[in-house]
Amino acid sequence: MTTDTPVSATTHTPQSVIIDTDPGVDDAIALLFAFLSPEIDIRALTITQGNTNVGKCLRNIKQILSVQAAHERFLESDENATRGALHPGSLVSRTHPVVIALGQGQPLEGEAAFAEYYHGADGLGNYFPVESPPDTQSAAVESAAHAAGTTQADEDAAKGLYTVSERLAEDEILHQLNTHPAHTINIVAVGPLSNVARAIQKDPETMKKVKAIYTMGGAINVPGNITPLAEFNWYADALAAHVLVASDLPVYVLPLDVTTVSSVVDSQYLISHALPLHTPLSDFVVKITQYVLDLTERQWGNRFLTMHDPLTVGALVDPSLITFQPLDFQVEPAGTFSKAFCVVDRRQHPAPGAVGGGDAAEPPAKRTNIKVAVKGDTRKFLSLFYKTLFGLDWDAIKPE
Ligand SMILES: [Ca+2]
Repeated sequence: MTTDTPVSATTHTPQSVIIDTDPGVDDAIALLFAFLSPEIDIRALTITQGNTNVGKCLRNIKQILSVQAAHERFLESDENATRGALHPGSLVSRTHPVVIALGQGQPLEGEAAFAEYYHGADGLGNYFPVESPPDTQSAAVESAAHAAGTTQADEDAAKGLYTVSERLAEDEILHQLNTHPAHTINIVAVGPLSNVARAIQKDPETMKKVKAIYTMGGAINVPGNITPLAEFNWYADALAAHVLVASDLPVYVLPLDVTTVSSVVDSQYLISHALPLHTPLSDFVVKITQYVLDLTERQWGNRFLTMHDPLTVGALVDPSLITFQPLDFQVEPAGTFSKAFCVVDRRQHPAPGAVGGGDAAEPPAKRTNIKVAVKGDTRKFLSLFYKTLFGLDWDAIKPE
């Protein structure tokens, strides 16, 4: 144990994580959820292109950290104590800043694909003014923070929460693994897997030091959300998804099959219960989710949020949330119609001469290092979600 191991407010030993992210509305909520979970110790945030480009993602992360700083100040304030302590004793005491590292901003092959149709032109539900430049540093962050009501003190406090690495994201991932004891660092990858795959390609031996990789992506037995077959994160860098799933690393996949079922937040309850709180965090969440809610109402006639990325963080916060099973499959790295399709080996006995096949009486063992979520505990997730972010008791406010 290193001398800078953070002290948790609970008796849990926090899980050390690198979060690889493309914020992103649900990424933003996932990051705040992770920051507020004593079970999670964020060592690094590595930024990948995805919902938007890496410049905007960096700007968004800095704004998210300003909100986190403002929220921490609120939790420690007399006002919170007067209200009855929204999160009594749940803050993690940090002795180290989070390291932020930028990815290359491109998939391993081809052009980047973005999801601004869903997450807004800025990737954050059009939280930032449209004319605000995708600045990688200060001006846009400051103007938007001002618009959001966060103060100079919040921005200063946020600067104490992070340092920006000079390393590229893939190098920072390898650096973190090399400077901590083996099998103590988890990776939670909630965007396209370009950074993770580059780290694997660059130094596969060091990557073996990872404890586990949790990733939101793929569609196994359900339709895709970007093509008939493909989920967005894996489609946006199908070769990277292929590299990870073909590896022998311990990988836990949360595909659309489970995230679209077990992480749905009904906005009626979110808005009616979170809005009156008027905490820095609740104000931010209400604001960044409006664009997505308007979109889901137009497209599906219902205002709802699918919390893919928070559920993925939740899998580490409370392992009983998600049931995983090993699955032997590969990700199609290219393909005219089948890019990023999850090709599951459903054969009981491979045909003679098939790849990896041979004697039908002795079929090769299925790969078991890739585990896929098959079931989520929706009630438990919503309970954790509302409690962690808003201090609310889901069992008391849930619909009948
Ligand atoms: Ca994401």
